[in-house]
Amino acid sequence: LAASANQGQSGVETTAEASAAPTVTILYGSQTGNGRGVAKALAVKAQAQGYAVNLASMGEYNVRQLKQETILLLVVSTHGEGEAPDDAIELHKFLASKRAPKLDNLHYSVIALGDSSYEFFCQTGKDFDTRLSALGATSLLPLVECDVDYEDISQQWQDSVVEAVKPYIQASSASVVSIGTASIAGESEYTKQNPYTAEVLVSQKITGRGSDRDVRHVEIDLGESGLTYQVGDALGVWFSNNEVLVDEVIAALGLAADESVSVSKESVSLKVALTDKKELTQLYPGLVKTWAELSGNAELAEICEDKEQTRQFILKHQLADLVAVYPAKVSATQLVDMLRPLTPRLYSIASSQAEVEAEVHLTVALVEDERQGQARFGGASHFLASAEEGQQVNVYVEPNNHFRLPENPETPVIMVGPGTGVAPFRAFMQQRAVDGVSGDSWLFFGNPHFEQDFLYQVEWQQYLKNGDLSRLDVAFSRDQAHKVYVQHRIAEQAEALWQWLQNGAHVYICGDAERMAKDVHQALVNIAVEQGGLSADDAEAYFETLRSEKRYQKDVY
Ligand code: 2AM
Repeated sequence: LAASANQGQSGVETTAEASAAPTVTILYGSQTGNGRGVAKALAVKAQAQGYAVNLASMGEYNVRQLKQETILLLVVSTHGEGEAPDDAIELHKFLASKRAPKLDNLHYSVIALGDSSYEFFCQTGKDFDTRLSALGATSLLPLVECDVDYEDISQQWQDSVVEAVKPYIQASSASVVSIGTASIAGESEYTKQNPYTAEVLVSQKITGRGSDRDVRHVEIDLGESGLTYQVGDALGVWFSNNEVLVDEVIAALGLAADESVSVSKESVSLKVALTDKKELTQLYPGLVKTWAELSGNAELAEICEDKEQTRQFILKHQLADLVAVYPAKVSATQLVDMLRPLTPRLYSIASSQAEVEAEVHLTVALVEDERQGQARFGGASHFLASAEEGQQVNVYVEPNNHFRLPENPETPVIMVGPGTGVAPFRAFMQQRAVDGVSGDSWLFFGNPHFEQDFLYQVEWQQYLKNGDLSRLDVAFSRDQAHKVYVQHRIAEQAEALWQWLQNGAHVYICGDAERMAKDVHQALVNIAVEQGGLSADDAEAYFETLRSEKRYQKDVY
């Protein structure tokens, strides 16, 4: 691919003049793929203008190249407490460090993606904007901050920024094809906006009777789609909201299901809008606020005053709860306009095509709760859990280059995956077993109870028996009086684990980001302190180095 960068599209060598046209470098830092999608769409628009485009993940970008850039367009999201996505960490740090160069010749624009229910909304994007400006770069447009419904604003930004760079490019007819261009064209025709309609083959409960959790093993047939994925990738799943839920909301508001409403300039019935077009199972701060006003409820209004309280409220409620507990009068149009568009959910893929070919497997925890005597479910997980054989489901593959098996099959791998976090490790093991990989592998798994919640137990035992899996340590948190978690098992194995790290092992963590991944990280740092004799700071730096060497990878949510 790199070779094509030196040739025009016709295969004719570009002249010195043509290749002197400045390249528009578009970098994205994105955990869920939204940022990547925006960056790709921008790259396509910029190319359509004849610009030379270099599109890359921030994680793949060589920071030393920054000095040479003249036009830099950044798309970056923010996670949790204002954290940068994995692939953005290095560039983010570099720009804040003393090593960062003067960037007087650079023109840039940043679009920040975020979630306004978090305190540090769009923080990473803000940081990039501030740092680039402080380093002497000239901003082409004011920083654009987008909330969860980013699609319209991001399209406006793409159009504006393509215009804004124009004066700085002598639009040259011999456009220089860059490495990034090839990767835009080379991807699957099925995308988030244009998913493949697949069929569910199996949706089977794999937690036992009496378990506190309802976890499903879901198999989906990719048929003749030609869709391919690598182990570590995620599957984007579009879903319909449950009919019972839709009917409940419509009835509780005294509306008519067949009333016509407009969604993205299309006229549909209220029932269709709430089933297939709008987010019903996830609230957002603006909606709670609007509802507080509509219902005139003082308690709700007070919650809205505080970001953290609002965030907690949103985690435990959905629209149907608002409707039931804080009665308000709204018209069908008002309702549809205040709801966000339905968005697909990403699931870490639990299979390898080396093993399952045109299938894709998922491990799905049914999100369920009971409120005011009503069962409440998560949108996508309920859709998948209730799917009968043959149920159609719209899917696409979301690549995740930050969760990849080592290139060298001899390299040992340590996999930490409690709960449904075990999904990608099933994929890893399938891949390694088919490849006949000889490197050591070690799985840490945890869940509440051995009896009911040992996901894929038979498969792990088979892998152990075959020697495909070298070690398995399990933490069943509720099988004894005190909690036992994966990080406790990790701590117990400090010596062996440190030895594995010394032997070059890669460490993978998948699952809960809020607590588990942090606690596991701490347990690993402690091992580096105790076994490696490092100071706490040096132990952090050690894992930071592993991370930058792609030996410490996380897929957490
Ligand atoms: P618990 O629900 O019994 O507290 C998968 O969800 C498993 O992860 C469960 O056994 C759960 O235990 C456990 N878990 C909960 N909090 C955790 C944490 N901070 N670190 C690791 N595992 C955790």
